[in-house]
Amino acid sequence: MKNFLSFADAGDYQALLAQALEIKKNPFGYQHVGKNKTVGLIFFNPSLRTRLSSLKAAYNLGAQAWVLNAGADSWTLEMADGAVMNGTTQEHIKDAIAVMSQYCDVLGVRTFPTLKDKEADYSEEVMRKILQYATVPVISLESATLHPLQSFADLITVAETKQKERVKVVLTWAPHVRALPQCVPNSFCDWFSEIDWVDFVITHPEGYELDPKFTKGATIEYDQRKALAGADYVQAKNWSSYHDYGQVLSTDPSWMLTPEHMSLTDNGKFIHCLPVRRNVEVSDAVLDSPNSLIIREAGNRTFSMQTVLHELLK
Ligand code: SN0
Repeated sequence: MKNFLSFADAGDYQALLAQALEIKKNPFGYQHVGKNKTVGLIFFNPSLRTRLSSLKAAYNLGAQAWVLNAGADSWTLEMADGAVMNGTTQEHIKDAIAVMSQYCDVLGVRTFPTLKDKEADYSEEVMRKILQYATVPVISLESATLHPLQSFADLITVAETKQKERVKVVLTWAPHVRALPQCVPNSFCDWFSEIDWVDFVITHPEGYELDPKFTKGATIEYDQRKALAGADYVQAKNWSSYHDYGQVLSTDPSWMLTPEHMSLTDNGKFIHCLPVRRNVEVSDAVLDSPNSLIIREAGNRTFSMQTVLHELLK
């Protein structure tokens, strides 16, 4: 592994998953790997789980870690190549990333999409610049189009709780009050459509089709109730439209996941990356039910990050 930006960087996912389950069993057993190493974390956007689980993962591994909230804590960064910096930006990303590489052995970066400029977002303009200027391995802490540490944590969660050889996993769109990125669903598709013991189904209202680059091989069922039938795992998530880029096309409350929806599943377990808008995306009764794995799933963020750090630092 050179960087960790998408499912492709996981390489042999079965081996990486097995490593994660080993690390979870013995979280402090790999401190020789992190000794005298420093993990740098840069956030261009808010974070709760990613920030804290990344610090915890570094500490478990015996490494040190620092966090920079770009924009808030540092100089205002210029992104454009060749810019004449006589305006409000104070430091070029080129210099900032090269300098930060001096202070760490691996660099985690969170960038979000603009949801306005599809071309810039889907070409991962900001992440590509960071890769160009970093001299240490880079981990995506959520980019413009993907959130691989979340999907890896979801995979760990499903793998360690599944009670059947093959499982049906459903990704369902859910309503929200804002336009959200497609990162989490794109990434979930990127990972789960490749897992050979998963039957993967996506359901959403028409117009919410994701980039086919990520949904290849998955079944798309527009009837949410049909999709949920017999599911072993249900992941609910809102996203804005990919085709009508960044737009909210529906707020239909009938898509909010309730116990009535879950009754169509095969005693299905519920997962969500969090944060969740309670009683908008998903009802309290689903989130707080014994079949809800949301807290375990958030806990597994430590182990997805620790496994990736272990791979990059070993
Ligand atoms: C982010 C998203 O990509 O959907 C982060 C998920 C890990 N979620 C939000 O931005 C939710 C913000 C809100 O207003 O509820």
